[in-house]
Amino acid sequence: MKVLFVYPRFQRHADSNPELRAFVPMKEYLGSPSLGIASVAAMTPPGWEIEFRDDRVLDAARPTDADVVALSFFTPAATRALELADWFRAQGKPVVAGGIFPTMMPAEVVPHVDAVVLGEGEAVWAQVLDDAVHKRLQPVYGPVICDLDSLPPPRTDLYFSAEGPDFHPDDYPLQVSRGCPMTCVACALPGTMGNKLRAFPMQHIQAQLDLMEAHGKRANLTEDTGWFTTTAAGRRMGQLFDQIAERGRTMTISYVGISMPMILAAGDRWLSRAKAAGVDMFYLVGGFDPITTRAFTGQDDKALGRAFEAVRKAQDHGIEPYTSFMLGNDDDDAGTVDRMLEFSDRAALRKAEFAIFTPYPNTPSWHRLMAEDRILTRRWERYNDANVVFRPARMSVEELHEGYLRLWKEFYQARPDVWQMSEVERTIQF
Ligand code: B12
Ligand code: SF4
Repeated sequence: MKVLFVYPRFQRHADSNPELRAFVPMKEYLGSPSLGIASVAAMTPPGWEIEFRDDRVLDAARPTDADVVALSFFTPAATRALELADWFRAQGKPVVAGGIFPTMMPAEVVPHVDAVVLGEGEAVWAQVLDDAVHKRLQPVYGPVICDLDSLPPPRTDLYFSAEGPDFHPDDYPLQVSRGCPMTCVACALPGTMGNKLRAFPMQHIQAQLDLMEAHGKRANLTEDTGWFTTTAAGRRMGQLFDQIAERGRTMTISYVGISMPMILAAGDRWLSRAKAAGVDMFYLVGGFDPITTRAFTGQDDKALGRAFEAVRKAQDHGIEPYTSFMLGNDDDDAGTVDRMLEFSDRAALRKAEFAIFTPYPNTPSWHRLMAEDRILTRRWERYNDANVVFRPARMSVEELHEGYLRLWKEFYQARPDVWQMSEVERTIQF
C-alpha cells in the first residue's frame, strides 16, 4: 500500500507583489514545509510506502500509483489544495485533508475530499488509512488533541529528500510544545492545537535535533506554540539551551521565534544561555502582542519605549532581532509606516519583514470583521499577509497596500548590503 503526501503551493510576498523582487530574495521566503506532513507520516503503520511531493518545487498534479492522497495545508495554500483535491479525485484516488485550514474551515473542504481530519492528525492516522483501504472513509475525523508523550519524532527526513538544486531551505521547524494559553485575536493556534500548553518530552526534542544534525541541517524553534508563556516553559527552554551548549551543538539552531514581551520577560541569564547555545538570531514576531500593536500608532510612547528596550536587550546579548512588522491593525494609520521606518533606523535593525494584517478564517478577528461586514474576499490564496483582504479602520485599502510596499522598499533601499543579491536572484522564480 502507498500513501502520497502533498504540500500544496502558496504565494509569498514577492509572488503576490513582483515589484518586491528588487528588495527581497525569493528564496528567503520559500521556507521548509510545515511539520504537519512529517508528523503524520511518522504515524504511518509499517508496510505502507510513503511518497512526498512539494507542489512549490514541482507541480504535484501528476499521475500516481498511490492508494491514498493526503493533503496538508494552511490558509494561503487552501485554493491550490482544493484544486489538487479535485484533480486527484478525478484520477480516482481517495483524498484526505488535514492542517490548519481544514481544521478551521471544514465546511469549505468537505465537498472536495473524501475525509477531513480536524486538529492533530497523528491519533487517527492509522484508522484513516485502514478506512481508506476498506473504502469506508468517514467525511470527518476528530477534532483530536494528542498526548505528546506518545508521539514519535516527525519524519523531517522526507523533506530533506525532496530538496533539489533550486530548493534547499536553510533550516527546518522544530516544535518544543503545542497549544497556547494566550488569546491573540488574529491567531489560529489556540483553535487548532488547543489552549493548554503541552510540552514535548526532552528526548523527543533531542531526537529531532539528532536527525537535523545527522543531515547537516539547522532547526528553527517556532514561536507560535507558546513555549514561553509560562515560567515553567521558559525554564525548560533554558535547560534545552544548556543541553545544546553542553553537547557542542552550537550550530544546530538557526533562530528562535519570539515576541517583544517575551524578550522583556526573559532574564539576562536566559538570554546568555540562548547565545551560548548558538542562537544568533531571534525571529521577532510583531503585530499580535500589546507592545507592537501600540508602539507605532503615534498614541502610545510607553509602548514605543518598550519596543526599543526589547530590541536593545536582544542586541546587547549579541542576538540579532530579525523583526516582523505587521501593518493594518485597527489603530494603525498612514503615519504608521513612517513610524516603523524611523523605529527601524533608530533601533539599528539590520533585517526585517513586513506583513499586512490578515483575518485568518475562524479566528476571533475573522468573526469580528465578518460581523462588521469588513471582509472583502474569500479567495484564500490572497490570505498570505501580502494582500489586503479586509477593509482597514483608519486607512483605505490602497493606502494599506502601498504602505506595506513602501516599508519593504525603503527599509531595504537604506540597507543595500543586507542581502547580497545577484541580478539572477533578484528575478529568479523558485
Ligand atoms: C514553519 C511555519 C511557516 C513556514 C512553512 C509554512 C507552513 N506553515 O506551512 C513558512 C516560513 C514558509 C511560513 C510562512 C508563512 N506563515 Co507560517 N508558520 C509556521 C509555523 C511557525 C510552524 C508550522 C508548523 O510546522 N507547525 C507544526 C505542525 C505539526 O502543525 P500543523 O501543520 O498544524 O500539523 C498538525 C495538524 O494540523 C494536522 N495536520 C496537518 N497536516 C495534515 C495532513 C493530514 C493528512 C492529516 C491527517 C493531519 C494533518 O496534524 C499535524 C500534527 O498534529 C506556524 C505556527 C505553528 N506553530 O503551527 C506558522 C503559521 C502556520 N504561519 C502562518 C502564517 C500566517 C504565515 C504567513 C502567511 C505569514 C507570516 N508572516 O508568517 C507566511 C506565508 C507566506 C508569505 N506571505 O510569504 C499562520 C497561519 C494562519 C492560518 N490560519 O493559516 C501560523 C499558524 C502562525 C500564526 N500564529 O498565525 N510559515
Ligand atoms: S500569536 Fe503566539 S502567543 Fe498569541 S495565541 Fe498565537 S501562539 Fe499564542
